[in-house]
Amino acid sequence: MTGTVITVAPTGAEVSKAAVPALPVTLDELVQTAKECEALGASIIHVHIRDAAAEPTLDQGRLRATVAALRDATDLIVQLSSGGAVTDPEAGRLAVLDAGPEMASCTMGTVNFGDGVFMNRWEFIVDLHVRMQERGIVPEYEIFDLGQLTTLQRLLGQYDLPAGGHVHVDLVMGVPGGMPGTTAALAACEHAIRDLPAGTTFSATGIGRTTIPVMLASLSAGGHLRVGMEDTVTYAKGQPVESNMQLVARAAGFAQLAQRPPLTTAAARDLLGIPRR
Ligand code: KMH
Ligand code: ZN
Repeated sequence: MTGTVITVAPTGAEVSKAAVPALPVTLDELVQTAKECEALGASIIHVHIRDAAAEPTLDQGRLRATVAALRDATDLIVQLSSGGAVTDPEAGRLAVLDAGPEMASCTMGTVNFGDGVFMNRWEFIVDLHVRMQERGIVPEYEIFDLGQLTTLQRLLGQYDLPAGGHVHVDLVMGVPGGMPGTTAALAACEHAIRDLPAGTTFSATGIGRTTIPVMLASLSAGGHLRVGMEDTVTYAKGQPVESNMQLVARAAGFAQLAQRPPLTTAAARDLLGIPRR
């Protein structure tokens, strides 16, 4: 069994800076976080950006500057979110690819998302997948519910493998409206992933208090890890997360205990079919 790819999702689109001052929202805060998380064992950074008022934005200039700054300062695989916020229009989400990331997220279906709806129509999914193929951007297929793995199977059957030829999915568990963050749900997904192309890899993240059970379940099932303040702002009961580094350090510790230590950025690139820099 291989080591562990650790993805850090430091910001997201839902947590407010006012409520969580430790959330990285400026470019400087993001770059500093990225450097420290890389040193602790992260190899992918899943990026949502904020505007001057710390609100989520898909501003093209800011996205390009972010990709450039992260590339300059780290060897992390830069994965832009094409999910954005639930209020973002499809055109803006597609235009994220114009910022030239190495990787981008691509969600496999519509899901209730708390009080909102995270809309991902089939035609939109196809559009994202094909545009990423054309531009050599490697997708991370985001899975919020079991049936979305069947959608991915259909997508790959009809529109072929992604750029690089390797399939990587991320199980986003415990979203109110999606699958629960339980070992049983992760095992069901792991079983369904066996029907995807040979060599398909997966990571998993548990929202809120499901972060620890999902990490342990993923490691035991041969999966990789995603952690970060996009998904969790409570470290333990009554204890707010201090930083993304605290979450990456815990994930790296769990991976070491599982005897699947964090992969370097170069090894993660090799595994995911992303060229080394
Ligand atoms: N913010 C959520 C609505 C992604 O980044 O691709 C969508 C999300 C998934 O976070
Ligand atoms: Zn995201």
